[in-house]
Amino acid sequence: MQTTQDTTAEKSPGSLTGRPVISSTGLFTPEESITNEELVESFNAFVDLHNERNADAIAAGAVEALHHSSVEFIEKASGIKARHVMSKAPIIDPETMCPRLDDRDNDEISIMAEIGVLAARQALERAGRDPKDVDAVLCAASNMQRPYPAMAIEIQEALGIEGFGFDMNVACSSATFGIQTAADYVRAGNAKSVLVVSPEITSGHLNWRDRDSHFIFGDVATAVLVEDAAVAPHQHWDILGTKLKTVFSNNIRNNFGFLNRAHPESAGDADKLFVQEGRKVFKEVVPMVAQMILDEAERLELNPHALRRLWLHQANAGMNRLIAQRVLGHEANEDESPTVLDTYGNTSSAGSIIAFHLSSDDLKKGDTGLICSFGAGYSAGTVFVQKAA
Ligand code: CO8
Repeated sequence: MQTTQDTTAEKSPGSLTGRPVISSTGLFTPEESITNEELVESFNAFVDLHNERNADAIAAGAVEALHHSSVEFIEKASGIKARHVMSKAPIIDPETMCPRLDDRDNDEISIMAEIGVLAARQALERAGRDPKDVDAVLCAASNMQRPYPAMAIEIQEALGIEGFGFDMNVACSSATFGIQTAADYVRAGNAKSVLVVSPEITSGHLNWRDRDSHFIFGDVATAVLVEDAAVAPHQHWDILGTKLKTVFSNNIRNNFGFLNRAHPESAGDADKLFVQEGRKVFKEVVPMVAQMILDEAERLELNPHALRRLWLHQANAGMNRLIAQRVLGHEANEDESPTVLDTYGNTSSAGSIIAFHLSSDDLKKGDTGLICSFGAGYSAGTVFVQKAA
C-alpha cells in the first residue's frame, strides 16, 4: 500500500490540470426514522416518569420538575418534522433514550466506516470511478467513534483504495472543510481523485433528555468525489472557489473527549453531549455567514443574485430563509434553496451535501450554485460550483 501523498503527480506528469471539480456524490440514509409525534410521545413519557419518581424532591425544591416538549414548538422553531437514526427503539424508549449500537470485533468493519463506505460506493459508481484510481480518503465528520486507526483508513481499506486517508473534524463544517482540503490536493498536483466521506451518527452525542435540543439531529452518511478536471466524468461540477472561516464561540459545545466519559443519565455530565445557546447561535451565525458568502461571491466576481441554487447547511429553516434572502436579494423558494431538514433533521456536516445530492441533477450547463455549511466553532465553509455539462 502506498503511504505518501505525492505519487499521483509523479505517475502522470503534465497530464493534470490542477483544476478541482466535483465528479459525483453519494448518500446513505438509515432505514429507520422518528417522527416528531413519536419523539415527543417518548420524551413526555420520560418527563412524567422523572416527575413521578422525584415527586417528593420536586415538592421540597431539591429537584427541578421537567416540562413536556411539543410537536408544534419543534416544527415552528426549527422546521424539522422527522429524523433518520441508526438505532430507533432505544432512543424512543423513555427508560433508555440513547442509541444502543453493539460493540464490534476489531476484525469487523466499524459502524461509521460501514455507512461511509455505502455512501462512497454510490459516489464512485455514479462517477464510473474504479476505487484503484482514487488517491485519498478524507473522513470528515463532527464526531469520530475512536481516535485510531482513522476511520478514513478503514474506509480506504474496505473500498480497496491505494494511497492515504485521514480523519478531520470541524463540526457541522467538516464536509466543506474536507472539500477544500481535497481541492487543495488537486490544485497542488498531489492527488487527482479524493473521496470526502461524512458519516454523521449524531444520535450518539445528542442529549435525547434535553427538551431544548432533543429534536435537532439525525443520522446519515454522504460522500463527495473531488477530482482533477482532466480525469473527471463529462457530467461534473467545476469548483469556482472555496473559502473557510472559523471564529471561536462557546455557544455550541461538546466537552466529551479522551480525558472523560459521557454518562447521559447523569445531569452533571450533560456537557459531555451536545449543548448550545440556540438563540445566540441563530443571531450571530446568520449575519456572519451571509456576509462571508457575499464577500466570497465578490472575490470570485459572481453576482450573488444570479446564483441558481443554494445548498445551505440544514440546521434551522428560519436561518436558511434569512441567509438565502440576504444572498439572493429576495425570499428564496424551495427550488432556489432546497430543504432536507424536514425529513432528515440537522445531519451536521452532511446537510448541505444531502441537499446538493438530491437537488442538483436538474440544473443546466453553466448554472452556478453554492454549497455552504456553518456550525460549531463557529465554523463556516463556502464552495461555489458551476455545472460543466
Ligand atoms: N417543546 C416546547 N417548548 C420548548 C421546547 C420544546 N422541545 N424547547 C424549548 N421550549 C421553550 C423554551 O423553554 C422557551 O420558553 P420561554 O420562552 O418560556 O423561555 C421557548 O420554547 C423558546 O425557546 P428557544 O428560545 O430555545 O427557542 P428558539 O426559537 O430559539 O428555537 C432552536 C430553538 C430551534 C434551537 C433555534 O434557536 C435554532 O435552531 N438555533 C440555531 C441552532 C444551530 O444552528 N445550531 C448549530 C448546531 S450544529 C453544530 O455545529 C454542531 C455539530 C455537532 C453535531 C453533533 C451533535 C449531536
